Amino acid sequence: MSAGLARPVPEDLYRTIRLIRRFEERAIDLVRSGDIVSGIHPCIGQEAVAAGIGAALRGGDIMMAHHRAHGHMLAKGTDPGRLLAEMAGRTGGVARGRGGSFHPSDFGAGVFHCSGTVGHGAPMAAGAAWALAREGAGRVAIGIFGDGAMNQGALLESFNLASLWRVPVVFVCENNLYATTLPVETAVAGSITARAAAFGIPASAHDGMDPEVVFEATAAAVARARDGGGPAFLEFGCYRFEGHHTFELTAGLRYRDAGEVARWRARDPMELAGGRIPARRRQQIDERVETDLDAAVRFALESPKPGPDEALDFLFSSGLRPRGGVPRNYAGRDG
Ligand SMILES: Cc1ncc(C[n+]2csc(CCOP(=O)(O)OP(=O)(O)O)c2C)c(N)n1
Ligand SMILES: [Mg+2]
Repeated sequence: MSAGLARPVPEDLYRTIRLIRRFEERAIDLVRSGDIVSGIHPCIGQEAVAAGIGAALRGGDIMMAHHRAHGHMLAKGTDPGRLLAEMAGRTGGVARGRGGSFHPSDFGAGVFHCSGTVGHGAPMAAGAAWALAREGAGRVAIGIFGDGAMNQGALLESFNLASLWRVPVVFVCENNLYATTLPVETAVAGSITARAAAFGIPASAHDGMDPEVVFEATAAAVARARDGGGPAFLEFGCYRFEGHHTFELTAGLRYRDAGEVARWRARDPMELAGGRIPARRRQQIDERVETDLDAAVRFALESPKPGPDEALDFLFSSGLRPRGGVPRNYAGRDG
């Protein structure tokens, strides 16, 4: 384990996993009720990766992630109510409802961006790490992406520059065996870790269903990056118990057989982490998570939706309006 970072107690890891699991289940309810219109990419089954990573980072570290990032954000410290509000397109959301489930950011929690563009977590994190190296305050960036991102050119280019410039970034590949419906073995030639190692980046693969394993590996990589040792690459083997996206609730796709899903469900990270703490404590945590999520759902649904005249607000860094005026079909207040 890294020096200077306290090992998380088992109940902290369990609490985070439980929060993420129930958050996602509540969010699926809100998809069903029509309050989250985009649908979501649930991370149910993959919570141990988020919990272990979150425990290995400090508040000032920067996270860039992907389309399946609610769990990572919660583990990094994002408020559940503000994240749900974001997903429901409400002004109380972490990005004022403009990012939604696919593209949220939460600067207060150090989550600079989650991108629905596959593979972009890596170059964004490398760029952030370059800035952090210049700042010299010992902060690190973490870039999280899926196995499907391993064939993106921009991701491999960012490995190259991160290694050459020894920037403090930890690349994390969540290998959940599928990119949408495409099995990883039909899409990625060679080994995933060997790709990062080819750029001189220390790379290793670990069990992503155990939050303690994830924590140990991430804490070591983060400590090394913090001390000027440069980038690291971690592959975490994991599995999503639900569909790629909530459209699968009705789409009835057949790309995984029931036996495979059942084998992975038998390794449920929530049961693993929950089994490491006393039953009574587990029950208290569960009750507290439920109370917190009741409040989170209330906050999200009571938060106002932006009006049509606010549709283009906050989208342009130069001010609030696009250069050259607003589109013709925009009936806003100062068009
Ligand atoms: C550049 C790009 N290509 C394709 C897509 C469509 N798409 C969205 S999610 C996804 C699969 C991503 O798989 P993976 O990276 O393994 O992440 P997972 O969904 O398994 O968490 C694809 C192909 C996209 N969003 N961006
Ligand atoms: Mg995948």
